[in-house]
Amino acid sequence: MSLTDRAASTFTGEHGRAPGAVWSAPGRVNLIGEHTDYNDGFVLPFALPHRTAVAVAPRTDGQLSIATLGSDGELHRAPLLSITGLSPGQPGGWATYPAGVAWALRDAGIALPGADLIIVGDVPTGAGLSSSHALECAVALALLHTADRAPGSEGAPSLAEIALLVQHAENDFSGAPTGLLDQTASLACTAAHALFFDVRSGETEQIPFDASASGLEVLVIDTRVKHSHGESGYGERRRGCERAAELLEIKALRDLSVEDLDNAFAKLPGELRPLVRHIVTENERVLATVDRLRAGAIAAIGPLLNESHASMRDDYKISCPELDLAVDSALAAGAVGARMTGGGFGGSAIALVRTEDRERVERQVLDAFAARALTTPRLFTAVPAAGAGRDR
Ligand code: GAF
Repeated sequence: MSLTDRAASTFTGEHGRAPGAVWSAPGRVNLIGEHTDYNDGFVLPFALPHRTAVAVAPRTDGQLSIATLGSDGELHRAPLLSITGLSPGQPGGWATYPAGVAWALRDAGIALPGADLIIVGDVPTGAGLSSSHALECAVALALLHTADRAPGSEGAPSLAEIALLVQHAENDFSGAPTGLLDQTASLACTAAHALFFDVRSGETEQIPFDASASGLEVLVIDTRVKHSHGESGYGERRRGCERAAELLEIKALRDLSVEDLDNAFAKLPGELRPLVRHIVTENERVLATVDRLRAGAIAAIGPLLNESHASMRDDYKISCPELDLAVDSALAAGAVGARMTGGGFGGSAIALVRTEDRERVERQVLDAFAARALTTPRLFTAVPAAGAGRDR
């Protein structure tokens, strides 16, 4: 049964009536452009086929009833929440994410009548594949639906505005100081394309990305090392970048190019220099990747992926032994390029591999983890899928 059907039938079982709609939103991998989003820079994600679906019907009492179908097949119910009574950090656990979205919409003056929500998803959690944003974006669309403000209706916020609302929820309710990459990817990606997003200007461009037409595949290697942006060094990196921009008297690190680095370094304390070098070189790598993809030269992005990983490992220091092992073992087995993807400190790597090499790469990655007695990673090929939308 599809996610949509599971969400709808679970809703009917729980509430004794059919949902008014089912909305869903995908997770993502970021092809390149890591930690550049909160530096006003460039990113290049694509949507995964893994999604979160939310079956929804409005209520009239201003309450939110939220339940999620766990991987154990059990329905986990959050306590009934009053939308006007929502405050940051509550109710804790998974329900903080949907509650935060309702709070952010309310904060933006969108009148919500209350809602019954049933959530069903298959985006791996804690894997750096943006499961929390898939959940938040799907909930945002479902709640907008209850307010007659969903995309397609009159007075609906734009996708960029919805992304900002979800970021507000994430930053100010859930307490994760994340940028705009994941929400924008989840909302605006399209099938068979990567999304080139200039965070400063807000401009997006769909870049055709059909790896299989070039005999290639993007292999996702989920190391199963769980990460969390709330507690990890994510906020510390972000503050370091903002401090560097302040000392350099620029709006954001986006304003620097590689040629500016020597001058910039002279004005910065030693510990901030590698952070700045990562952001500046990463932005250039995104632009070079987009150029190569526009020219249809997918295999030519391999070296850029490798440089990106080295920069995150050595300069930004957000990799971990398991991510390095995933990248190194994939490259040793013949991958064309590989890098960690997402916020880091665990989660997933991606490897661009020739289709005929995929099985060998998979086997050698699994062998490398087994030889070190590490948890077996989860591997799958990712094909760019559709962004968020109404399923029924
Ligand atoms: C996480 C964050 F949510 C994004 O905003 C982005 O900074 C990413 O890490 C790193 O590129 O996914």
